[in-house]
Amino acid sequence: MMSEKRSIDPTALEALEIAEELGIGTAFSRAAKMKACPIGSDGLCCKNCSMGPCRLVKPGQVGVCGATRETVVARNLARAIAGGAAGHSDHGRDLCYTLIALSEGHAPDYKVRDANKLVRVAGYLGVSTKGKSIEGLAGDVGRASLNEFGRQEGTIAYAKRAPQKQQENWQEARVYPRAVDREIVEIMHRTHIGNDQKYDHILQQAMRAALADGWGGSMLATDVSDILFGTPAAIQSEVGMGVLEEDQVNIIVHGHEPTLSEMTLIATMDPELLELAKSKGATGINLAGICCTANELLMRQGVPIAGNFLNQELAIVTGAVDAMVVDIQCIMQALAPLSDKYHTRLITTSPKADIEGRTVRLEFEEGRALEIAKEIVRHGIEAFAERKEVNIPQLKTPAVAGFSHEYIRYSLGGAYRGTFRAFNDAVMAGRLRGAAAIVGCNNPRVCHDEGHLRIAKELIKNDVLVVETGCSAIAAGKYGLLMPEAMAEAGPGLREICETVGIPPILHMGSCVDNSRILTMIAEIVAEGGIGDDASQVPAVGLAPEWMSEKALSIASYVVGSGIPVIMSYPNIVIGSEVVTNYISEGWTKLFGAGLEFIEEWDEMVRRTLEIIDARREALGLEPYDPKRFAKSTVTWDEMMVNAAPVVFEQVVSLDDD
Ligand code: XCC
Ligand code: SF4
Repeated sequence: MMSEKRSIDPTALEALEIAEELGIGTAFSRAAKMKACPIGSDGLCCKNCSMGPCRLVKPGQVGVCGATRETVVARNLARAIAGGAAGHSDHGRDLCYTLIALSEGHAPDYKVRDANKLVRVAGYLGVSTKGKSIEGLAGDVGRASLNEFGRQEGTIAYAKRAPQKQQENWQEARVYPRAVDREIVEIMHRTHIGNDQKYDHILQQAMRAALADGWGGSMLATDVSDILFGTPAAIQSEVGMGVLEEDQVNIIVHGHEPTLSEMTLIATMDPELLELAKSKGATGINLAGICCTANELLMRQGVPIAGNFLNQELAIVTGAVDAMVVDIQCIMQALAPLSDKYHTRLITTSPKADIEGRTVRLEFEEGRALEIAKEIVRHGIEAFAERKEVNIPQLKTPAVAGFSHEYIRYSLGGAYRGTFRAFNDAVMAGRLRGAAAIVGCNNPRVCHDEGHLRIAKELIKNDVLVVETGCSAIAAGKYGLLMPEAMAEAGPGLREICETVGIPPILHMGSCVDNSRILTMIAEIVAEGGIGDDASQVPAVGLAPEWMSEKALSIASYVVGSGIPVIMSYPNIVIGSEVVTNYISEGWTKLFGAGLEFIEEWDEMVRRTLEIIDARREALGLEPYDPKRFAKSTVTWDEMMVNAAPVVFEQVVSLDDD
């Protein structure tokens, strides 16, 4: 059930109250004032040419060109997937450029932080390592990665990392991804007026582009980020607006890219800048994040997170944000007029994203990254001196993040025998019922964070191991679910595993491009054997309870194409066509062994998730899930801390698994 409340985040509610007192609009108030367009939200508005826009509101109605509801709904979904796949992938491309610049000596502030991963990625891409320096190899890997975006022949090299059966499905359904850019361009071409008109044929290309995102652009973004900034390992930090410090210069990094924000972190530790901050009356410089830039920095450096998508305006309303640095994606345009009302410097940094208004423009250049980062910090310090009233909601929660698939494997099996065997065995024994990935955004049309929290809690209670990314993972962090203590809320079987291994029942796996880590994890679980010869047999489900971005649609599609069913919440953007609705659920299930469903009620999403998991267990011939079999644990938290493996490792933990 969705509630009428706007948010369950007390810090958001507190800041919202202040905003209202001051007459300041936010996404919450704007969403309340502006109803979603009922035609567009059903997927029934076509504006692909200027004979329209055509609104197909009556049954049987067609557009000026004759396009049917099926065609229009499918085309709109396909174009949204193109937008999402482009966002993730273009982010990946830029990281490849940074890797190349580093190798050529044009990016002196960057270095290869995970050489093991560089070598592994070279292997995936067929790049020889023989006799090469780290920099030389970085350049070759960077160029080979770039080639995956624009290759004119063949297929995406990384797609071979998928389980064999999934690859066969893709061949058969003719969706084996070729090049990232090509698939996105082909969607735009096919959906142009008077071109591809058969809904299933359009959606075939949509799936191919989504797979090119998941097993191409996003996976490369994740891998190259790990090469440049280190592969995440468990690390503790804090989440919530209370991470803002009243007596320090607060700099928020917001968006999706780690490239400049990693440098900004270094700049906040610069002795000269710290001195300057002190001269202005600050006791230090505090860096915190919002959205996926935050997730990137949390996963690798333990930088605290101020909030997720719907916290971005509210952070400024506290009056304590001296600089908000934005790069790409999920940055509300409303931030510019809002920060203008405060002392906050809104600093835009991406060559691809600028915002109208009184903003500071510091365009990122690889060759001057640290210099630009220092400039950013200087702006923050300057603004600190102009602060007026400050109202920081005093709530922050400890959280453990950093669960890359490498680290999960390591924590399950140790440094030398890291495997997913323990996970598979637990599912086979019924100690774990299955796994779920909860991902995606916030959407002011549903209660902020409620879906993420409610579904996560219900699933762990039912012995489903949960992994999370994006704004969903941030939500989990706010409410304490990323701490091992949260195992108290888990079912008996899951709790036992958390106790033994010393992990929380919900694992933060990273940013939105890091959903590719989930794909890799699934592939490794399949390779381990015992719970399915392919991903479409593994008792696992993906969920996006509060989604809003086009990227969420691309993610959902590639996860489905990879054999894992996905349930998305409100809004159902294919509801305008029953034929398309059935096709992406049942039709895709025939092709890929998994379907995409839209279910509005959160409790119903949980019920359906468990139903799918149980059906998959049954098909595997596993015993029905019975929580009573493992209800023995009486270990207290203190005993556990003495006995269990340590949870938090130093950043330097070796992930050497080659
Ligand atoms: Fe954006 Fe990644 Fe969505 Fe959050 S979860 S609102 S896309 S920041 Ni990707
Ligand atoms: Fe209308 Fe067809 Fe043009 Fe779409 S493509 S706007 S349905 S005429």
